[in-house]
Amino acid sequence: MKSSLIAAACALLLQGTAIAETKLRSPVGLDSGVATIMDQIDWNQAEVVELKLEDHSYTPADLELERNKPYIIRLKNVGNVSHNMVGGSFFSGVAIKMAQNSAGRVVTPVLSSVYIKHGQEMEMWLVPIRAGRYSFFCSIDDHRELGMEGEVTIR
Ligand SMILES: [Cu+2]
Repeated sequence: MKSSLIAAACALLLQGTAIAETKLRSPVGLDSGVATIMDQIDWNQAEVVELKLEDHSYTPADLELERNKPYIIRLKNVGNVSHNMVGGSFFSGVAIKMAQNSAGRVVTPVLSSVYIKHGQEMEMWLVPIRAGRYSFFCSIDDHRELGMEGEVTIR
């Protein structure tokens, strides 16, 4: 019973790719099939991916993630000013478990942006759910025009 549920969820999740398309979708965190997948994740197996926020770029600017695998994205602001990461489409491709830093954590199935002061860091615990190519950027002042944007490929 449980495995057929998972198979059905996976079949659903295999659909869909293009950035334009994914923008229109609801966040995956609210989907009950996704909840089933999230329940079975072993967070001890999570891969830590460091994403540096600089003035004014992300390093790396291209991330490759695998579907249905747990990741801890460690966002480190090593710049001299505050930055954020706004999911153009990125957050519609992943299921969020939580965001946390040394001050505490927020457990939430949905995020739309994370803001990090300079010198600070934050982790996003997530599972990529929908294959495709996704975008993110910094929405502060003219940072995006200066090149502060990135892409995520979910395979
Ligand atoms: Cu910025």
